[in-house]
Amino acid sequence: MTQQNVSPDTIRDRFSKAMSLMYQQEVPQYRTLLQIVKEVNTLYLQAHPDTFADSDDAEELNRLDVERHGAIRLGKPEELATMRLLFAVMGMQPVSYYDLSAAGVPVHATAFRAVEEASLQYNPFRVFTSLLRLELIDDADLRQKAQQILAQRDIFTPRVRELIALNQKNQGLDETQADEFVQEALKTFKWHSEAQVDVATYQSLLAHHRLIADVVSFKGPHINHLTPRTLDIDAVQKLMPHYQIAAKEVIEGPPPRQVPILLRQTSFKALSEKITFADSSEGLHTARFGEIEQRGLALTPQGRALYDRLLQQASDDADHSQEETHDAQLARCFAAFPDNVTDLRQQALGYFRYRLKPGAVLPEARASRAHLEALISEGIVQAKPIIYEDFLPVSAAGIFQSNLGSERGAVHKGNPNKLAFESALGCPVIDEFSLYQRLQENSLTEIFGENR
Ligand code: OOG
Ligand code: NI
Repeated sequence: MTQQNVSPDTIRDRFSKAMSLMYQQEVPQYRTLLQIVKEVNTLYLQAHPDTFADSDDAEELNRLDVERHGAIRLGKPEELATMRLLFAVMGMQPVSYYDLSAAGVPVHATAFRAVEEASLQYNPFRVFTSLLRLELIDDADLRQKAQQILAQRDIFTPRVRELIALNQKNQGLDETQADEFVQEALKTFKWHSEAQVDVATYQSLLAHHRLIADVVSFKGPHINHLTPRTLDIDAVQKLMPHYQIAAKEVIEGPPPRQVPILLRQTSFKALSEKITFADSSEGLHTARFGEIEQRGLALTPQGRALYDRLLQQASDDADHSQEETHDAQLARCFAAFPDNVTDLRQQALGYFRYRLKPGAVLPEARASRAHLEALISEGIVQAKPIIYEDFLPVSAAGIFQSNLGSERGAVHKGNPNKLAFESALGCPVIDEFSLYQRLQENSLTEIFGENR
């Protein structure tokens, strides 16, 4: 008898839970962070009982409890190609291209994540996956050495490669294979305290950029952080020191607002962990950390352009004046960003999910999109922000730098190469805006049918 295939959503859910357990054991501060986030979310929901009050919000509340994102850094193109197939087993696809070279970090990246609404609702686990760009390093000897070391490693177990092939052949995995896949795939993300290089090599990589040492010195791309989602990031940031957790100085992303937009993130500083080099000497390596995030409205291209402009303005102001605090600068610049749902929607700055108010009936004479505004103002149609599922390159760079130091000199800046990334990946990345646009469209079609 042949067993039925397990759905990719189920495999992703199992994998993200197994990963969280592994990371809690590897990095105990992450476990503490999870507790703080749980506590803060509970308090927030007590104070704001309307947050998930509607019946279909129950799923969203449920979703809050499952893990959100992790990050890995890969060393060579073939690793990225196989990683794409590995994530595909769990229904995760590459969305968006992120160029970190602009901030002096020699990587480019994508986020593997679910793209369908039901899958995101089930478990939105995503992995920010970056690929080292040795071509941005100007020391030719070091570049060659790093390449040689990376050429010798295989970050995937033979069995996970077989299971990936089986998944492609049979368009899925059965129950036994799925469980084995979770265990085998996890091995790629595990921490190795034995470096694959000697101490002298490690030091020369480190001297160039801490990131290069982190990617090249080890047998695999250890998961370097996991990030739960909180409903009140300012509260978690304030609580961290009470639990002896050293928080990053500033929260990345937009300032606090009535209607949260995009993504705000902060992290705790990376741990110094004992490692053994190939020549048996011992040392400390600093790479793994914990992070939290608060997510809000997904912005349209216009909204995003406004966000980028205001963020740039705040950063320029910071370069020119030391008098104002970071928070004050951000708040002043972002005063220009509308902060109520009606303006955000009417100015098409964000994406919304529309639905008939539960129990309401659509008047037949007004069953077209032309009547949308009136229907909303009468409360017959409701508009809810679509939550941002992706990442922000400037924030990501801030997170990288907070944990790796901000050695910037040795890297060629501002040099995106999406085509090279996609050629390593083996397919184009999905445009994030098209996904949000589709969600919004689908919700309108559900109300009005094809009537425009
Ligand atoms: C990834 C940093 C980016 C985020 O949340 O923006 C990131 C890394 O440090 O490898 O995870
Ligand atoms: Ni992160």
